[in-house]
Amino acid sequence: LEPQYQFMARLRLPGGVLSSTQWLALGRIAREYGNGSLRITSRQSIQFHGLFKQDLKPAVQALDRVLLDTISACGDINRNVIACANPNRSSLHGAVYGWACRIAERLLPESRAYHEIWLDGESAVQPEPEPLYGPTYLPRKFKIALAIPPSNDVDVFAHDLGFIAIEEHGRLAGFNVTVGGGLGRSHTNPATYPRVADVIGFCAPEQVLVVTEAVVATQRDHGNRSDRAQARLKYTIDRMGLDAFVADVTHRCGFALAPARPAAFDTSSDEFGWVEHADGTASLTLYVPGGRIVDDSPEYLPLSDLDELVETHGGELHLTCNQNLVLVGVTTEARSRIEALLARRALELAPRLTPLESGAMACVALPTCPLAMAESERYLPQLIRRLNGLLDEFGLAREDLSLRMTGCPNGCARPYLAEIGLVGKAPGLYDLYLGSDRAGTRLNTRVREAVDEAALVDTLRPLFARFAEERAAGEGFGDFLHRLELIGATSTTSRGTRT
Ligand code: SRM
Ligand code: SF4
Repeated sequence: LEPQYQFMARLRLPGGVLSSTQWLALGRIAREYGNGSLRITSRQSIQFHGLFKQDLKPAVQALDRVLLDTISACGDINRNVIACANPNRSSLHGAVYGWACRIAERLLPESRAYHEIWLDGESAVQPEPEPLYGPTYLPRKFKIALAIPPSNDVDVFAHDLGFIAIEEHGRLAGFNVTVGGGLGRSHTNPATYPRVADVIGFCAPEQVLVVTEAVVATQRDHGNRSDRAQARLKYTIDRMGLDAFVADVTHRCGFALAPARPAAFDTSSDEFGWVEHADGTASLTLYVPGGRIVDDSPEYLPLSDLDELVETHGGELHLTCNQNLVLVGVTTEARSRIEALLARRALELAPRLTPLESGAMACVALPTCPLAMAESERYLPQLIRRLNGLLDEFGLAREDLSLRMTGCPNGCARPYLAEIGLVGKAPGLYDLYLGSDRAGTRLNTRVREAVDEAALVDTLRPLFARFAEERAAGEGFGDFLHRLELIGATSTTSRGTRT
């Protein structure tokens, strides 16, 4: 007898786009092979939990039947490429989504091992060459994001490589390029730190794939392969120096990047509810608590209700990097049926929630994450209720405020880019970080270590009180804390040109 191992599986889903047919198949796979839940991730993908070993292969084969796969969703390789949600919103969004797909395609491994192992494909008889990755792939995971200002819903500064779309005369002129973002750190290794990316220049659309390959190749050749804790691109850049890194990339590209163009972000949240589009269709962004969709918990969105909604819609679905779900391309006729269903099922639309709740994000953590030191996804609803009450005391209940929580310092819900970030240290205890901005362009600062909920509330109460009294018009909580120097200087690396 061998232990009853169970696994997590994650989709590769560039830009987070799914058809209704694919969505319904995911629900069936979760019920038949997993623990009955779907989890929208902070990288616009879906995770299945609780897959027993013997169910992995049939689950992957069922995914393949609806043209989905898990290739490179984990491992020391390029991960799921994320892009500003809702490609249908404008032609610019569509163009940027197209580049996300092309980058994802270009960075797929050549190996057919996935097909051989999971899909009973032909056995590889010769070693398979990997022209870009080589025999040992990358030193560490590699992440790419494409943003469309003023929305920073992808948190572009958190990724190894980023592209910020620049629009001119209604068209995609090109992208500002960012390098060296990454959030993981360790409580016990002071040489690890979160880092926001540097903007290194501008490239035309037709240069995107060349720049991507050059940055990946520089990391492949210069990344630290002897210490995994120092292997991400952010450490390679800090070790080489940004100028030397850019020189290496330029040499590989065969051209220099142009100077970065002006671009500014104002939010990293999703826009909830209905949005009408120029083509006469509409999209509906639904709030998904904790990104989790499951039938048997009052805290989460019921999968069966969502399936009914998706069947009524029949069109495309887009996942967001804030773990929410968008119904896209909804016709006027489908809209009235969807609205009736929403009313009947009382599915949550964000306007009924507080902004704190609809903008909050938690990582998975316990019970499935082996690295978790504290609760996150399961604890977030309770904490939000407490903080909503606290904000209400100061008339701040409708305040747009970003809250993100993780069960360990790896940063999977990007807590270091939230106005209030909580990072698990031990059961019930969190480090408290304050002071990023609403657009996620600045790292926050650790202000308390290992606090419980009571100490957290005690720390926040006087700050909320002063914020309510002394804020400037339109000023966000994080910016306010900075202006009044109520928190220390940013304790973690925050370099580079901000756009
Ligand atoms: Fe993550 C590892 C969940 C986004 C930084 N992450 C893990 C693992 C696989 C734990 C493990 O290695 O055994 C977690 C699985 C938990 C579970 O039970 O499902 C896990 N990470 C997640 C997800 C599901 C969080 C969520 O609640 O949505 C996200 C899946 C994204 C996806 O679809 O691909 C997720 N992880 C992130 C992000 C955010 C991002 O990519 O935008 C980060 C911070 C950004 C970064 O990479 O710097 C992140 N995860 C990590 C790290 C630390 C990496 C580092 O450089 O130190 C680890 C641990 C590791 O790699 O050693 C990790
Ligand atoms: Fe697990 Fe830590 Fe990532 Fe949360 S932040 S999912 S606890 S690895």
